[in-house]
Amino acid sequence: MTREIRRRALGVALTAAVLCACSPQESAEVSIYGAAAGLQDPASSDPASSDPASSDPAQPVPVLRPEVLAEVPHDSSAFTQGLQVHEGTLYEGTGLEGRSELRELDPATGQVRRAEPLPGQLFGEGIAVAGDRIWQLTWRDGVVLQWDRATLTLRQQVPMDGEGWGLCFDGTRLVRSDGTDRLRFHDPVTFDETGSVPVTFDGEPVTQLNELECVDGQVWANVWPSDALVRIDPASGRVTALVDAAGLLDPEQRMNADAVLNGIAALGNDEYLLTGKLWPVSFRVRFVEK
Ligand SMILES: [Ca+2]
Repeated sequence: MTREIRRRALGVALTAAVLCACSPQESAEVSIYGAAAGLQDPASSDPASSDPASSDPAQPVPVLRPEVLAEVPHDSSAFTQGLQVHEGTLYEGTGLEGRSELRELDPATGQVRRAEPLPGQLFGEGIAVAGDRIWQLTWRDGVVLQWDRATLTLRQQVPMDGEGWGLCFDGTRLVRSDGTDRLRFHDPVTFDETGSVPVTFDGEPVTQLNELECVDGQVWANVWPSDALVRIDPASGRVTALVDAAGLLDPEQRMNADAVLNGIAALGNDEYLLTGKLWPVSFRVRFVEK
């Protein structure tokens, strides 16, 4: 696959995502890379092309797909907005007004061990474990919640500018997406904003980055409302890999147009747990060349 075809493939994906943002009813119809699905990529066998550390703009961006290793039950009432495994526990943040929760689950079975509702009508978004804290974004409520990880009790609400979409912790700083083309960085103790970077693919802005996962210095992001994920080098903001996850969920199991892919949690050994809003199943996967 040439660089131009790759650029067009992502363009199809991201254009579809943007177009569908104003028409949620169509979002379930989006088939990312549908136009490019038949393309073969002889160059993709080059290991250098999928080097996670590579952010060289001259390098082709690998197109990956999830290889399913196992299926794990997922609560189909969970409007998944945040997903992270930490020390053997799966943490999940869910959304919607009056239905948002912070949850603790068994990653092997999907069983919900504990769940705490958000106060009032707060609309929960991404979560990130940072030491003994769990930060949980709200969408448009102007606050971020800080929970005590051990007890799942709410410690405080901190004012926050802009919208909250996805969140992850890279060991030093929190990384937040907000619906724009920016990743913002925050102090993990105070949530003070410490900087930001615009996200681009071939120089074009990439917006609507949703649930995030910080792994080995890179940031994985779901692209709402598509079946695509991108891997971003947070130093440059450049997209360094694409994942086409179309077809992961059986269409008959997709409850409605809002039930999009939106959850990625690193499991170690290059394995990930993927799920979506209102999905009845999560998938343990490995990313392989498409
Ligand atoms: Ca995550």
